[in-house]
Amino acid sequence: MSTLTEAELVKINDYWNAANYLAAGQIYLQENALLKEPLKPEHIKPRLLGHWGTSPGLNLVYVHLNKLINDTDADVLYICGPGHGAPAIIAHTYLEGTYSEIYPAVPENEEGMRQLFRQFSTPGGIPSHVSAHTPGSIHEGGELGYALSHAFGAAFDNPDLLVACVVGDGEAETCPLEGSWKSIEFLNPARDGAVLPILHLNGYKISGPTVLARMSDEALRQLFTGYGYDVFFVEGDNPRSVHCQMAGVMAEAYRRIKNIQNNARHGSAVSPAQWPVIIMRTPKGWTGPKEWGGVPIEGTFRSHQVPLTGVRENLDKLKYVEKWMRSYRPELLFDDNGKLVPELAALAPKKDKRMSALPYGNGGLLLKELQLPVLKSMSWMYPSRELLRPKARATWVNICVTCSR
Ligand SMILES: Cc1ncc(C[n+]2csc(CCOP(=O)(O)OP(=O)(O)O)c2C)c(N)n1
Repeated sequence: MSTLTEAELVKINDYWNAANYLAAGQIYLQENALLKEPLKPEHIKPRLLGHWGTSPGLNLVYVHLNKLINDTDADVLYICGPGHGAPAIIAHTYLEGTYSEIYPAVPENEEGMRQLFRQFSTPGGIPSHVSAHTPGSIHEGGELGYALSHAFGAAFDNPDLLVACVVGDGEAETCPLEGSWKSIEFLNPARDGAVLPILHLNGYKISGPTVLARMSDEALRQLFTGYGYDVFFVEGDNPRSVHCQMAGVMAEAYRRIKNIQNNARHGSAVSPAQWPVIIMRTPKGWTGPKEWGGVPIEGTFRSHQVPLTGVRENLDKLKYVEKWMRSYRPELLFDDNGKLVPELAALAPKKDKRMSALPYGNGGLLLKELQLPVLKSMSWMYPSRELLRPKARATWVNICVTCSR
């Protein structure tokens, strides 16, 4: 059910490459951001830290949400359960220009990209996880478990908001996350916004296999149908195929969400609604280093954090990292000054529609005074004095006087 033309497919894939390049750059590079010269050991950070494994999947979802926003003008908030994949989310906030608007010390040029890379997970720089510093983020993600409950919390009472929430298959094994699938029961399509969970089955939680990734599609469909979801799968390791599937599935999921909401808001609600969930099976560390020393890295737990370590000390590894990063073809994605080329920049939504600039993701912009009734007028709150013994009555009066000051 592809909804992509060949030209769209090529551009979406290039934009994804740009985000993947920036994610890898944040983990590895401190100099030579655009790879204008061959990599040298001193271009590599002395202490490698960051999570590559989840990043290509997070980037893929982000790129396709961008397309959905452009096609539908929806307000979409991105909640990133695997918040350890900050290199991906930060890459997008930078590609769409928000990062440089908020942090002028990190401009959209070669020096800005160098700065973006150097500051990541560095003392005096920025955290390795999505944080309060990350534009458009209301969810830190470092402590796994709360992505979906935060997503539902954001959607309640915000009827025009779509919250896209990536849940890692590792996070899905935590108790809070397992419990929060059921929040769908509390979503009122007439009054609330929508949550679109995207369960990312990349197979591993750090070094261990995950339960959900080992289940068959049919078993997953039954499980999530039981919870109240309408299940869509996106699967594979061929980027062309996965882009086409994701574009089609996102469009269809959005169409069904709008149907549920329109029916509920115009009087013909089907109760209970089955809300879409996307289950995405893609390799961990997709497009990263394939293997080293005969041991596979892509698609395994070895790509969870830094897929190849000891790069400064080993020239062969250094060459391998260079080959990997050049595979994204940065010279075609960024101009000579390091700015994303205009054909790709056009793919990002504009102004407040950018997920990194969405007012819903910035409490300060939508803050409202809390409307509280005057306590003295709430006579129903006061217990009958006769019912209270003298000591309790004195305490109660004290509380009331203190509260009404
Ligand atoms: C509550 C909690 N337990 C353990 C960790 C350590 N931890 C960090 S990442 C990770 C694996 C997460 O797996 P998944 O959610 O599937 O993300 P991905 O594989 O995409 O990185 C774990 C267990 C944590 N961050 N929070």
